[in-house]
Amino acid sequence: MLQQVNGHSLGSDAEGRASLKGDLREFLGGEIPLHQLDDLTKVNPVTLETVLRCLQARYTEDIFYTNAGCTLVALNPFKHVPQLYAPELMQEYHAAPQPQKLKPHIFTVGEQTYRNVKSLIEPVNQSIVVSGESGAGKTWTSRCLMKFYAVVAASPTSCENHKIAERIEQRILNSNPVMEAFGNACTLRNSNSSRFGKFIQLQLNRAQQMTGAAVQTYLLEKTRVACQASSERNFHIFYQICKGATEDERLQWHLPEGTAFSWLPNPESSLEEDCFEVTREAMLHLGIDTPTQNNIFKVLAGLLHLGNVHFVDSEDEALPCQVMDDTKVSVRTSALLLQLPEKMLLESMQIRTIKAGRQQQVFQKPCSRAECDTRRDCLAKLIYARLFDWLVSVINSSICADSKSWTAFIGLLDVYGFESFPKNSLEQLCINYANEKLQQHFVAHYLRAQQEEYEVEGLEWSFVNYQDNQTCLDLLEGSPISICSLINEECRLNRPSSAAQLQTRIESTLAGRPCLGHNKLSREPSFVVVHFAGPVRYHTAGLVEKNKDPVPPELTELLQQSQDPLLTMLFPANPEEKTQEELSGQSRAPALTVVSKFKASLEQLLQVLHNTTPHYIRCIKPNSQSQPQSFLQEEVLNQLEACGLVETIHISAAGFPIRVSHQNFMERYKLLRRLRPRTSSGLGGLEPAKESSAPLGTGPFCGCLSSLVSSICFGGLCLQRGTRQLTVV
Ligand code: AD9
Ligand code: MG
Repeated sequence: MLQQVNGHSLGSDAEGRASLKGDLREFLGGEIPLHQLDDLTKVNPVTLETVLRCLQARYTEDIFYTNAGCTLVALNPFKHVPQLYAPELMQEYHAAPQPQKLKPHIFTVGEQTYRNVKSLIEPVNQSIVVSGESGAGKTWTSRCLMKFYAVVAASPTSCENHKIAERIEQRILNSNPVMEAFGNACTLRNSNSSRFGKFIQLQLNRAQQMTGAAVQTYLLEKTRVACQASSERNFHIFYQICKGATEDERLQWHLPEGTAFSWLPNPESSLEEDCFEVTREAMLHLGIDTPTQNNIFKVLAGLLHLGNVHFVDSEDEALPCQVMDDTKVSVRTSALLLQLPEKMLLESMQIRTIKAGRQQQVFQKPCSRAECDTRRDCLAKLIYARLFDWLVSVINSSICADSKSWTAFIGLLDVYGFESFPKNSLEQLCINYANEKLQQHFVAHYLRAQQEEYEVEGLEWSFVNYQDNQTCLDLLEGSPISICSLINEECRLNRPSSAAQLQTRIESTLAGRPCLGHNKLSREPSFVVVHFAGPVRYHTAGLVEKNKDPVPPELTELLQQSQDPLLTMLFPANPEEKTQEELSGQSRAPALTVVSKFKASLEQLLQVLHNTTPHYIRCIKPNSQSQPQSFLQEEVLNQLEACGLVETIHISAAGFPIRVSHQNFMERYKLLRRLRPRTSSGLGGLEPAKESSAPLGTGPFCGCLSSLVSSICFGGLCLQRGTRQLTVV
C-alpha cells in the first residue's frame, strides 16, 4: 500500500535537486511528476507559487501530506479516507527502520516523536504543535495521533483501579468525544469547531508504553451558552440531548419534542448531534455513571429553559423590569430542573444587592431590562463553565497515571485556530493572541534559533528573512502599554466607558505602532490588528465588560441554595477557598481579568513547550466551503503566507537538518578511515582535504552536519556541505 519514496536518502536527494535545477516548467515536463515531490524543500525555486502548485498537484492526486523540511503540511481532505488511518498503516510506520523514508504522514511525525523520547541518558519530553486556521484539521490530526499512540504504545495491562477493567489508552481516547460534545460547536468556519484550547500530555513509562494522560484546557468560550452569532450554534451537547433523549428522559427533563429554545438556534440536523449515545458511552467509560450523567443532562435542560425566560419593561416603579407573561412557565421549569426556589431564581435576576458603607449595609436595587438579561446569561455561563471544568477534572482523575508510573510525555497541542469573523470580540482577541504566541514559538525555536546557531559556529550562511511577529505581540501584550494593558486598565478603573472611548484610547495611545491597522470604513467602534495571519477588526462594544467577567455574588449564593446533587457539588455552600468569580463579585480588590488569566495560562503552556523537543504540523484548509476536491489557490496562498512556510522551507533546504553525534558518525564511517594511512600529525591528522573523495552513497543524511563539522574533521573525516562527498583527510 505504501509507496516507497526515497526522497530522504542522500543520493536521491542530490539527484532530485539536480533534476530540479532550472525553472518549474522544465521540471514539470521532467521525469518526476510534481505530485510525487514529497518534500517541498525539493521544489526549485522555492516560491509561494511553486509550493502552491506542488501542493495542489498532490491534492488533486489525493495526497494530503507533504514534508516541508522540519514541518509537515497537512491538507484537509474534507472526505473520509479510511485507508489513510488504518491500524495496519500505523504499524507499518512504527515498524519501519526509517519511517521518514515512507510517504509523508502524520504517523511519520508521530513515530519520530515517539523515538525521540528515548535517549541514552534520560527520556526527553516531546511536543507536537498542530496549527492552522479554524477548520483546517487540527483536532482531527490530534485525534489521529492519539489513536496512533494508542496502537503503537499500548500498555500490556488493563487498568485495575477502575470499575470497568479496560485499557488505559481506550479511556484516553474516550476523553475526545466527551470533550468535543461539551466544548465544540458549529461555527461559520467549522461545523465541529473547538471552542477551547487543549494540551494533552500522553504519559510514557520507561518501556515507552502509554500509562496515562493529563489534559489541560484553555479558555472555554462560555459566552456561547447564552449567545450564538447568527448562523452559528450552541455547544453540541445541547443538540445531542434534544435529539437523542428517550421518551422517558424527555418527560424528566421537560423537553417535549419540537420545543423551541432561544439558546438552541439553527436546530436543523447535523452529524455532530447524532452522537448522544457515543458521548454517554464514553462518559460511562470515564467513570461518570448513568445517574450522574442524567443529572448533568437535567441541569443542561434547565439552562435551555432559563434561556427562554424573557423580560419586558413595566410601569411598576418598584420593579421596572418583569418577566414576560408567556415565559413565566420557563422560570418555573428552569427552577424545577436546577432545584432552586423559583422566587429566589427570579429575584436574583431582577434585583441587585449592593453592600455599602463601613457596616456593609445591604441595599436592593431593581435591575433594568438589559441588566436582567445579563444576569440570566451570567447564571448560565457560570454553571456551564464550572460543569466543563469539573468534567475535565473527572477525565483527568480517570486517565492520569501516578507520577511513579511515567517518565516522559508527548504533548499534543490543539488550540483553536486563527479566527476572523464579521464581528470579533474578546474571544477572538484571545484566540488570535494565542496563535501569535505559538507562531512566535515556532519562529524562535526554528527559524531564528537555527540560523543563529549556524552563525555562532561560523558556518557559511546567508540569512533567510522571515516574518517575525514580535511587533504584533508588542502591540498586543507588550509593556508598558499594549492593547491588553489598556483593556485591563479600563477594568481596573471601573469607570463607565463607552465602546467609542475605548477605541479612541487604543488608537491614540498606540498610534504609530506598525501592527495597528487603519481603521477605516467602520461604523461601529472598533480597532484593527494586523496579525501574522491577516488583519482582524475587533469591536470594542462589551469588550471591557467581557474582560471583567463579573459574577454578581447573589448568583453564586443562589446556586449554593440548590438541592440538586450536581450543583451542590459545583457550588459548595462553604467553599474552602473562594473562587475567582466569587472574589470578583465581592471584594474591591481588582480581580484577575479574563485577559490576565489567559495570558498567564499561555505563558505556562509556552514554558512547558519550551522544555520539550517540538515537532510541527501545519494544517491547511484547501477551501472555506469544507468541500472535497476543491483547492482554492487564493485561500491556500493566504495560509501559506501567514505561516511563513516558504521561509521555513528555505531554511530547511539550505540548512543542516540532521545532527549526528561525533561518536555515531565515527562508528558509522570509521571504515573509510582505513582508505588512507593515518598521518602522524595528531589524532587522525588535520591536513587540508585532498582530491580523493569517497562518495557517501545512501545514508541517513539528507543535508549536512552543522555543529559537529569541526569534530568530524577533527576525527579525520570531513563531510563537505552541499556536495554529499565524504572527504578523507
Ligand atoms: V477549529 O480551530 O477547532 O475551528 P480544526 O480543529 O482545525 O478547527 P477540525 O479538525 O475540526 O478543524 O477539522 C474540520 C473538519 O474537517 C472535520 O470535522 C472533518 O470533517 C474534516 N477533516 C479534517 N481533517 C480531516 C482528515 N484528515 N480526513 C478527513 C478531515 N476529514
Ligand atoms: Mg479544533
